[in-house]
Amino acid sequence: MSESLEVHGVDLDDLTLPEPTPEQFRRSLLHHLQYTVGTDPEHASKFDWRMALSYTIRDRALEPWFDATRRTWNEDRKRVYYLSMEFLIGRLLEDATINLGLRDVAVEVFDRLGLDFADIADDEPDAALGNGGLGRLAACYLESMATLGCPAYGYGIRYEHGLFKQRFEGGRQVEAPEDWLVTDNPWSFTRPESAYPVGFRGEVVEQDGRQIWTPQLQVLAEAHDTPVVGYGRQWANTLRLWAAKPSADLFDLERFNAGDFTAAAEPEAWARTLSRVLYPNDTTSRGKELRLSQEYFLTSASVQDIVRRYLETHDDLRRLPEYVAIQMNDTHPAIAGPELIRLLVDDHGFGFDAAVDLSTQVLGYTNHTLLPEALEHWSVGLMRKVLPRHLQIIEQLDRRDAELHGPRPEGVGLIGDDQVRMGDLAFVTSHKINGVSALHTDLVRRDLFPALDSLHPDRIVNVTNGVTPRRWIALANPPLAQLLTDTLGSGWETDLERLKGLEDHIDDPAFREAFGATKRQAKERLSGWLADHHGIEVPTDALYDVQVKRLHEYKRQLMNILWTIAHWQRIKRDPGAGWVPRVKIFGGKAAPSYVMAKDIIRLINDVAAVVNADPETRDLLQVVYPANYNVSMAEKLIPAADLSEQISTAGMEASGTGNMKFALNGALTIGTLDGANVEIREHVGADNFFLFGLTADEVTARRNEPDHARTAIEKSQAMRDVLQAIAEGTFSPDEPNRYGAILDMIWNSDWFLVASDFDSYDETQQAVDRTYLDHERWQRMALLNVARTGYFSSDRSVREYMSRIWNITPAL
Ligand code: RUG
Repeated sequence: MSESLEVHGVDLDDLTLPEPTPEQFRRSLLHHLQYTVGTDPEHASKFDWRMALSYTIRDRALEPWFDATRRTWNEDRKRVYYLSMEFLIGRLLEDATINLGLRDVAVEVFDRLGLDFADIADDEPDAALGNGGLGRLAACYLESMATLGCPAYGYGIRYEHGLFKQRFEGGRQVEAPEDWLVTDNPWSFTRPESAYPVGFRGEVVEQDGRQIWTPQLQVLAEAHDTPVVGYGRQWANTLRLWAAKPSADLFDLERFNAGDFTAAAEPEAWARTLSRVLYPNDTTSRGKELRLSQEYFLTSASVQDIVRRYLETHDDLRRLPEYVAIQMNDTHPAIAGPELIRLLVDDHGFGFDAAVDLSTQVLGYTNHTLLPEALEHWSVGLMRKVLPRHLQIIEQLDRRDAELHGPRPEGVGLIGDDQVRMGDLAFVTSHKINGVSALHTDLVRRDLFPALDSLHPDRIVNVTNGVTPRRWIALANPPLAQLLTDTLGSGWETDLERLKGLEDHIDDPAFREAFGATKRQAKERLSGWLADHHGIEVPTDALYDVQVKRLHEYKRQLMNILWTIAHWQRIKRDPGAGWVPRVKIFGGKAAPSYVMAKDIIRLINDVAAVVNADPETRDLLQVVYPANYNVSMAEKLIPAADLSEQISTAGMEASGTGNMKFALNGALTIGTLDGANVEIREHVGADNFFLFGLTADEVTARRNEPDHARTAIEKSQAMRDVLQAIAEGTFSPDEPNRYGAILDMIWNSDWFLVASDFDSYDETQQAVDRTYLDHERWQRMALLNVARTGYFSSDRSVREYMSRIWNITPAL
């Protein structure tokens, strides 16, 4: 706590709220219901109660927020700035309630009012400001930074429409706009005083040896701040999201007065477009321009804000690295290097080399992918059109690098094939580049940046991803959280390695039984929710086998559904063979323009329709695909899972973070040696992990074998039976050729090696069944997964970032 402060004759301590008793909490809630929401208990809807509750909780978040901000200023602390195009924060109410230590009191007060806290909290829309693991990682890291007392800002875009809403029509994915901001957002504070101009296009002219950029278009980035409270409410940071607003000069009054109202409004509409949608379709050139403009919008506003904040209390920009660490989450904000260099050179009179050195000391870059299509490239023409001054800086950087390091091998450099390579740009403007799992970092070093790595051997480091146990255990799985507290005492929430203590209890049958009961409860909760919200009935005594993640060929949902067909065919051949009842659960969205991924979704739904209607197998196998997978659905699915499907083609999944959430909730993994699976397996022990498939090196070798898919299929009776059933239209009787493209791909190219890994996957799935029948063995394995995965807490990851990349000491 900071010492007492007086401002305008007000002692700030007088504003401090006391620890609420249930009665005070109730009063505060009813006060907000009446005076903020404007209704009374007699007429309040669920929405009204949720808003009143959010304001009540939010009040309590402000004190740690103000305190942390004051302390950071007073102690002149270094801050971390995490730049990310995605923050998949999901719902905030319950998370904040837990971190502020108010859940018990809130539940009690709602009980007394005859209302259900969980039901009210369930009314909150998900803030879907992200697509998958990358965005959710940013959210976990923000929460961990707040918990550890690392002064930080998350910078992102306040998209009006987050990731699209998915529904199925005839099994096909249909996208509808997401609209989380349609109702009031109680968590965010608008800061109109923090608005920055961001320019685009225009011309650069040289004057007295200086480059002067006059943008043709300018928008305003307006800040919207959300407090992010750490667990134990000792610290809070800010998530600052930028909304695009037209700057006054964009409105063409002359045209308007001449009666051309639509044309007058056009530039204004363009400005607002910048924060309208997450992931505009960028298959067209206009879509590409929009996406690049969005990235620059986020980056420029954030970098201007960072420099402005620094200069409020310092006057020597050369000392910036002592006070500022900027982390680029993937290449999306990689224009941060040129932007900071531009500000230093053009606005603050730095020489080019000094500006580059300074920027490099400040910036860090996290690489999340090796996939060529996800490694951003922008055409030189587009860059010249949208950001002409930045292109000059990139060209100058490229020349400087060539001069410093002599002739470069083919394919190395910031610009090649008329494209600006954003990965290389991020690398050369950062002092540290990190991969997100041990294997991925090795591959980044070996395959992605070998030349840059040999020039700068100290730059690449590994920081294996992590997930926050507050969200993924305390919030998502209260019965397990209670068992952990009963067994280990409190404190595991912030020291997850304490889970190791569970191993001392593993031989106690009563403890194992209690652990089994937590899984049963989670299954009951999930099956109730599936029935209520999706009209899907599932048994609670089956093995829950779950694959939830973005739909992508490398993640191999296809292999999973092909195996499901094989399994169904086997059950039909011998229904009395003592099968383990399974519920196969899928969840995830495909990018709207990704045709093959959408075909796979349709196949899963078609298979579900046939298998679930089959009276011979219905009690033994069910396929379930609830639409619109998002963070709050994950919070229900993951605790209920027995088996976690982490089956990507080895070498292609950078890390995975779902794999960690499942293991921490006692699911066993069936997986390849890919991403963080490798480390999870090392931690839990090979005996407690269902491993299958080719290794990353074997994958590379296999791809070079001609006809590898055909050869694998010809060797596998199971695979042939499955492909034949699909080809005969078993799952699409009205259109037997519906899956022609999938079949053609599998037989003739199979880049993702579904055929090559199928038999190994099949054998391992059969081992899963045998193990599940041995109840005690399964329980022990599941318990060891929980006990040994404390390493995968995002607190550990953030500590590593603090010491190895940001060079920052936390305030707590
Ligand atoms: O696909 C990766 C995941 O393997 C990883 O766990 C996650 C967080 O590091 O990032 C995902 N990712 C990568 N999301 N987008 C990209 C490429 O831009």
